Amino acid sequence: MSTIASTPYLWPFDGDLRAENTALIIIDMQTDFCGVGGYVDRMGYDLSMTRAPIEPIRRVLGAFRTKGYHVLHTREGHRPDLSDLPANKRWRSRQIGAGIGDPGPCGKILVRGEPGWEIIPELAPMPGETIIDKPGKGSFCATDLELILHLRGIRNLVLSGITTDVCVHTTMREANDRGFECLLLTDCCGATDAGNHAAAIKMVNMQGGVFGAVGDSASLMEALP
Ligand code: C5J
Repeated sequence: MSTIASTPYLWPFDGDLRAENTALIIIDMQTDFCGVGGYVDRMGYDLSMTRAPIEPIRRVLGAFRTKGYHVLHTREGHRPDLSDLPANKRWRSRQIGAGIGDPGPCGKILVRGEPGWEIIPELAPMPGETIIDKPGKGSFCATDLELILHLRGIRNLVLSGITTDVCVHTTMREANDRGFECLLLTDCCGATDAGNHAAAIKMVNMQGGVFGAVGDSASLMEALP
């Protein structure tokens, strides 16, 4: 039996933490969300906030790979013909000057196959690691993530990536409702706003861990069996 020092409870709840049943999920560490000229940059947000988790994630990723744990990556993006891009999502992005599907310095914004949509080189997936392409914020909506997790016998999910309050939180909520046991790593996530990052973490801690638990990379690596 092993647990990670986390709040508001030691994770996982039942101490069943093994390489076979546990996965690291790295959400949307793409140039569009943390690189110069990408979507978040075009919206005018401070890139240092979405780049902050790169090094902590790299360390956790190294530990998971070395110890033989499952690793999955996600990418938010749309088909080149934009047939999976809701009109309101496109309209809203244009309101803030970063139209999804429109050309930018890193190619068409948030479009599959474009340079900005690629996962950053520091966290590039290795052969054999699953990549989930998703058109929305949550990683379970319109993807085969749930099926893959079930087929591999994965029950525990360690969540990392960007942004804390949007794609990471949506994925955590979706996973929690599906019965997965979730741990959010605070230093392995980042938002476009410090207050939103803090609020997203606080929300998880409510109600005895309403969506799971919250920890950090140091506590995880210290106790990972
Ligand atoms: C956003 C994401 N914020 N990966 N996407 O649009 O959080």
